Amino acid sequence: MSGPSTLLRAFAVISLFVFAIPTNADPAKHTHDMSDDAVMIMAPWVRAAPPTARVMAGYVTLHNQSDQLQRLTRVSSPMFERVEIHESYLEGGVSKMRALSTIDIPAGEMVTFEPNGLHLMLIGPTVGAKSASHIEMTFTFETGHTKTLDVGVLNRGDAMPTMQHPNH
Ligand SMILES: [Cu+2]
Repeated sequence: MSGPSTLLRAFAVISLFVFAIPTNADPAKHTHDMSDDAVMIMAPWVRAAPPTARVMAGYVTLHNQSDQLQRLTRVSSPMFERVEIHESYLEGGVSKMRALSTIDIPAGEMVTFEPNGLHLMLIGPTVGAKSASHIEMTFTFETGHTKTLDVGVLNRGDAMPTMQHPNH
């Protein structure tokens, strides 16, 4: 990966994040319905995979900005057969992973997906998915609210998306 390309990708991820920030410019939209802005999706990225890979892994931080528990119930991508929520764990010194059906995000807290922990397993890539610079992903919450993002694909050595939080 050359320097400029890395920078471009980092910029793309940061831009995505910036555009994903709910705007509260219109006070009328900010009265009752916290569900729309309840969970901020931060610093998403997908690890680049070799052409033979049958799966790819994605990571994200979910920040519950509401005062109620929020639950991620589904993640999907048009570029993959399916996306599963996985958790890595060690058993007898062997790294294993299991699928979780949902992820709870306690009120006001963050849940971070990261290598060797929670991850999104992107299974069954369509043609082109593995050479794409961005992977479209839709996150669905128990409230029924969905958020769709174009998630940047990072190669080893690329800068990880930073956890900027302009509200703080
Ligand atoms: Cu997995």
